[in-house]
Amino acid sequence: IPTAGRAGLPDSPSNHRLQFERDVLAGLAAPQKTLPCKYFYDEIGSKLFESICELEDYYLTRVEADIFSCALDEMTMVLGQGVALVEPGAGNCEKAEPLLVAMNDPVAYYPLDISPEILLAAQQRIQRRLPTLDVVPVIGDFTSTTVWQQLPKSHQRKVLFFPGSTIGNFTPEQARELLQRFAEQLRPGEGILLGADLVKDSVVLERAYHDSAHVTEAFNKNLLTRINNELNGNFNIDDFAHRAFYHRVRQRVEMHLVSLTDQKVEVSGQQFEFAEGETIHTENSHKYTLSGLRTLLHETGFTTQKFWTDNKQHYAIYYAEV
Ligand code: AVI
Repeated sequence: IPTAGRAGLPDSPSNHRLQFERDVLAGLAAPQKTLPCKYFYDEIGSKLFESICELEDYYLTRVEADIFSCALDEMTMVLGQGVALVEPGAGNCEKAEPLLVAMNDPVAYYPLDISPEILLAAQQRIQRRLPTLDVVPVIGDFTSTTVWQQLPKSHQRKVLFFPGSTIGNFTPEQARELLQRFAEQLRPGEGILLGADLVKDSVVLERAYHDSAHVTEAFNKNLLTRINNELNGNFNIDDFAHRAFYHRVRQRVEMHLVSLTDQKVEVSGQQFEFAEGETIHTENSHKYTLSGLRTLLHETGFTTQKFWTDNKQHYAIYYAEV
């Protein structure tokens, strides 16, 4: 997901492949091998992520949904009437749907995502349920500047909807840049509804990213399968292990793929050497404290209006305005 700050190539399938190749080759050539987590989400990866969201161990989705359903009345009151909801990285739009249904006469919904198929299916579903709502899919990468230019210029009052703790997949610096960019899209009085996972016991965190059903392992390893299929790679998937751990100082869960042997791998005609135990860092999932979130919002031009959390304080949803 994190690409904020990079100019990138214009959106087109062949440029997506080029960018993928470029990112993978650069990532595997780095001293700490790394692969950008946004590449998890091909068709299989997106399905695996949906399965992760249903796991008992992956509490984030469940707790966030519980907070939404408990606080829905209060939230819709704070959001106000006649809002245009804009959702960066909307995917199947399943989180926005109950919110839109509960909201007070929303005028429009703009889901932003790189996958047109998923967006169009969601558009039809939501349009059937809310026939008077203007549902306008916007295709593109929300971390690029170009996608925001496709949003219709209007006098509608915008609220950005950024749930799912996606903000956690950005480093704190990238998160600041992204929220600043979000703030630039808003006029005074417009806001953001932001969901974020909170710092907690490391056992709970590590179980969420190393689930007993091994779905997260399949999700992590699918990145190698994707490279094999799309970039002519020859990773032997069984020669890598899934590792996820909480880094207390960095306040994040890191996911890695650990090479189980000394080995050589080829991708797009280039060879990469792995020592036994060497890792590819595939994802960061940053966890926030309530005060850390408030500071992040404040530093990027937002003023917190209200926040909601669960009774264990595992997760928080903030509403903040510029
Ligand atoms: C999308 N994102 C917020 C998820 C997370 O928790 O960081 C992705 C994920 N990675 C492993 N499990 C889920």
